[in-house]
Amino acid sequence: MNERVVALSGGVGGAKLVDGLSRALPPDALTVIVNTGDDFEHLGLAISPDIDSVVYALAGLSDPVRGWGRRDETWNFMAALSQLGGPDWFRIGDADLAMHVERSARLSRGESLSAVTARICAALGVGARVLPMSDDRVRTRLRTDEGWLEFQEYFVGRQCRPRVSEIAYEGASSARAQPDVLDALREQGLRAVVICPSNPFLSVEPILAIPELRAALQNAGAPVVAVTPIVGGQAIKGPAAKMMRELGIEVASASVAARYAGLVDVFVADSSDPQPDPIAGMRIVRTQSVMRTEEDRRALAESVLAFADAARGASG
Ligand code: FO1
Repeated sequence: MNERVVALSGGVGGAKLVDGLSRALPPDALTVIVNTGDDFEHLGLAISPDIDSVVYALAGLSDPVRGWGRRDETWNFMAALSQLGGPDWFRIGDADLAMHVERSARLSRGESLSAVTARICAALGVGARVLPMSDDRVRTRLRTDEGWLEFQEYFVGRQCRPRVSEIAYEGASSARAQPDVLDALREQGLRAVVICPSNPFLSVEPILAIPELRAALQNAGAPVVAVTPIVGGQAIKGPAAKMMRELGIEVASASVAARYAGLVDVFVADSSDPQPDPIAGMRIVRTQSVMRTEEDRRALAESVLAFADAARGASG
């Protein structure tokens, strides 16, 4: 077994555990598969929020409070844009703007999203490999009591207020997994695949909605460990709990575990939660899953890797 670990991540919670894993592993041991269903075009710019949350976290540039965008940000661009009557509902900091401009320029020259991401990681000194789940277009859309909404319109524009009745991952069923993603999941001697504590509906399931990616995960040569995004009936951040209520799903880590049945070898619930009911083929363990400090992030990463090693040992 080598040290290579693959993490599936989206959103702010996912980026935190990715940061923890990067502190618990040699930099080049980590590959992160990132959700791109939140991507959108805005002001003529191609914006990939979940890629940026992961890249900024790994580069030590992310804003510790927001969890998105860059730390020590200034907002002159937004002030000037607002003065011109431009849309100021989606806030882009001055340094963050450079990321979107550079990515858009490279994409318009025909570079793939994965090639652009690799160049940005190299420029920022990020040792881990950050891969979009696909270089094809996939967009999360939500059916709400205000009609179908694009993801950022729902999440930022409407602050997650509309009631959700259906979620669609437009393009996922025909999207090809980014080729390096498949190689990473098929690698012999892989130590673990980690599904980060991201919103299952908005950050994890868009990734799993890509057929060949889901198949590669099911056949991965390493234990798959998922961390709950729900603690004590609440989501740590974001609309996961509200969505579960609106979709008629009990707001509990057990509900998330049930959604991962058949995909995950170990499910990590929070130590404050009751032991979820057993699920066939899935070991359910508990640990402190809430990450408030950098030490919490590293500790959770170490626990997750230990659970994976134990599961490998159990399966021989
Ligand atoms: N989230 C907000 O709630 N408000 C914003 O104005 C906002 C701007 C923004 C700019 C760049 C970026 O990469 C992310 C941004 N986000 C903002 C977060 C983003 O909507 C979410 O991180 C993901 O899409 C969901 O995980």
